[in-house]
Amino acid sequence: MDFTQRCLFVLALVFLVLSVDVGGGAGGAGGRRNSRLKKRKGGSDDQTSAAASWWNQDDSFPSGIGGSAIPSAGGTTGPSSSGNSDFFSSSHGVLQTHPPLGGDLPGGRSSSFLKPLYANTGFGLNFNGKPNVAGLSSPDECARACRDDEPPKVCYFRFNLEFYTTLGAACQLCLPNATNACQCVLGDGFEKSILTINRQLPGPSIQVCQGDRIVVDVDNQMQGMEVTLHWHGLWQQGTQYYDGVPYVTQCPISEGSTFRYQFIAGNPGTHFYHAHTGLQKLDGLYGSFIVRQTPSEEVHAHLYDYDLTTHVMLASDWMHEVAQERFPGRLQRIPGQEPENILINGKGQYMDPNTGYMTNTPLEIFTVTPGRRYRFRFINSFCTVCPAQLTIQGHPLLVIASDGEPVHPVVVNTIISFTGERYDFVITADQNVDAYWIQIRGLGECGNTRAQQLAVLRYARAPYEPLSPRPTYDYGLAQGVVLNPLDAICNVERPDAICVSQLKNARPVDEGILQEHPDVKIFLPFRFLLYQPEQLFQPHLYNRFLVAPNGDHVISLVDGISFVFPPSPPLSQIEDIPPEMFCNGDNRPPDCGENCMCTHKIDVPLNAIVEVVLVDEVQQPNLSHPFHLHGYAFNVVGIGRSPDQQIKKISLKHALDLDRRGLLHRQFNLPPGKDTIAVPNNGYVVLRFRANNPGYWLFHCHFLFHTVIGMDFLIHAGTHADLPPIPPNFQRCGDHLPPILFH
Ligand SMILES: [Cu+2]
Repeated sequence: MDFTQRCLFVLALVFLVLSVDVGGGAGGAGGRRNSRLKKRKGGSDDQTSAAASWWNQDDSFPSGIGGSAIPSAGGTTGPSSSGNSDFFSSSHGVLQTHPPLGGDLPGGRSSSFLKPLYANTGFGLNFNGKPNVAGLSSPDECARACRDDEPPKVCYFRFNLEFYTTLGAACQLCLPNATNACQCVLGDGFEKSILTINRQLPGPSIQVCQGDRIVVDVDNQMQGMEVTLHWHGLWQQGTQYYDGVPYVTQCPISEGSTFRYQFIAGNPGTHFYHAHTGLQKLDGLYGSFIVRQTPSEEVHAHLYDYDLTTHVMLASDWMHEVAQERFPGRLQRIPGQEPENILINGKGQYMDPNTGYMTNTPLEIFTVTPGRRYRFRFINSFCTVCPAQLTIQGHPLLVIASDGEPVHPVVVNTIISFTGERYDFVITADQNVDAYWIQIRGLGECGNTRAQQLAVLRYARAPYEPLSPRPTYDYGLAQGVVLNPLDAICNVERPDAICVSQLKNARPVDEGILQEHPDVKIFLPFRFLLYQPEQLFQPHLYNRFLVAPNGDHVISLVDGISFVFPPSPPLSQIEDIPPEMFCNGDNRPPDCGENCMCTHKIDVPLNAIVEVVLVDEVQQPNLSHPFHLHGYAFNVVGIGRSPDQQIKKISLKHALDLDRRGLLHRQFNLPPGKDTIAVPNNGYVVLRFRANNPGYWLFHCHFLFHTVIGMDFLIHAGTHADLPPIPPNFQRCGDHLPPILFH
């Protein structure tokens, strides 16, 4: 077959010029209205709209939230009420990774002048954004249709990490065309401090073919901050040192220095990357990482016509202050860790719950051509505990993969996902030529703030915004059949839902996984330890804690242990770590107490079949913890709750008892592969993997605020003899504790 790479660049320009009122008022009442932008049209002051700035009255503001009086928006109209395209700046770099059915690109465009938009700034070493070293390929050269007859590329990325601000001065310079190219980050129209990679939100999209070599130079220019980047979903076989976990696989990148990550994009699929240090991910350090296959290798290639670079849908939760403001957490003003908003590909609008005003920043728009089938790649890059519920108006979702692992296709209408999960689905553009709403609702705790975001599925030549009413949090799109229901009733077929454990792997499963008895079986209960304030605040005592939304002061325990990082990475500096730092459920340090803090490490032999049973002893309603394993995809063998109606709360003891009685749900018919799985509240997950990737791999709850209070442990597969050599001139770190001199 003759595969053609074609690119389509569609830029819908709008006429929107801003001037910033840098005068007083910032941080005024409640800090909510600190975005003091005035809007001008056609270059002249429009005084009637000055008060609204990026705010716009929301017609669909539900009554009963934030007071009954909805103030006037000062005469402004925006996309929500005008229905026209004046306020939208959309940009679509379209890469076709499958051959067209014949003829030219949709819309009759020739491809010669077209190029992807997202890839034209900040990556390279010269002003054209091209690497100036022979043999390196630029990001847009790598984001290509993958072909059987083409050798792999060496894809070079340069990431500049720094403090930045939404709605900053760059936005004054470059509007009306606020794009990544001009360094203007709009976010949801709320001015705030953020962290950025190349002044983009999300960070640059890495899109490559399986087998490409990835080189990312991470230049840390964040004052007073260290950082690492983790490539979530990539197994790093042979390149364990570049998994990006601080004090496990590397020393953090110190301020002012550059760290070169270098690895092969070995396993295909929809992945992403994010900071793995502290709380930085929540402030903006994340981006998509797509590894495509050739059509002959991609098992579901026949199910879609297009797999476009622009049809990546990255959802993130968004706070209106920096994440550290919420850690360990406050008791009075905005307690807990609920996000104010959700972003879709870094874009969105925000409704102030106190005033009912809505920002009129652009929504993300995904463009399709009637009659064609499109692969979408959805990434849940949330940080908080809210599950995300994704629904697209009038379009069923044909789910074909999760966490990069293909599954037998299933049709659903809604996907519920947790932080760290990815879902690939196919949409057929078989409805009327029109625009349709895409809604992402934050569930669980996000119900308190009613955090949601919209995007638009737009048929070519249709309006930029649907004419139908905006779905709101309380009057949303119909759910239909749900993938991944929160109630975890997974052992029976049901018309309204499909559980992750009911998905079928589309690849053959390792025979060893399917044998009845694994080589190693590990039961891991996890819970919170609740401190009484009198226990916590004692002279000379400095135990870490998180203030939960209800005011409780807690830490996380897995098998009775709260994880702490060692001072040096065991992978490269095992000799520098005091052996007594390591522990596990069977080897607890003496007198460790109920808040036992040590480096939780579970050793498994290389190539062993490992079964892990995660048991939720947190048992907080509406809270399911998603666990992510680095270095592997595991097979999800079972998900469930106790079949015993008398048992109100599951525990390790009860789970062991169920297992003895053969009542832990396991099914061996093509168990799906995943690397992130939510353990249903008051339930359990059974997963298995073959420990064929030697190294130290973090296994942790992917809720950011749970990770930093110890809901983590290490799987140590194999021995140091199984590891590849430490890369030359690898950084070193650790304690400096020389003997004390007494004279
Ligand atoms: Cu958790």
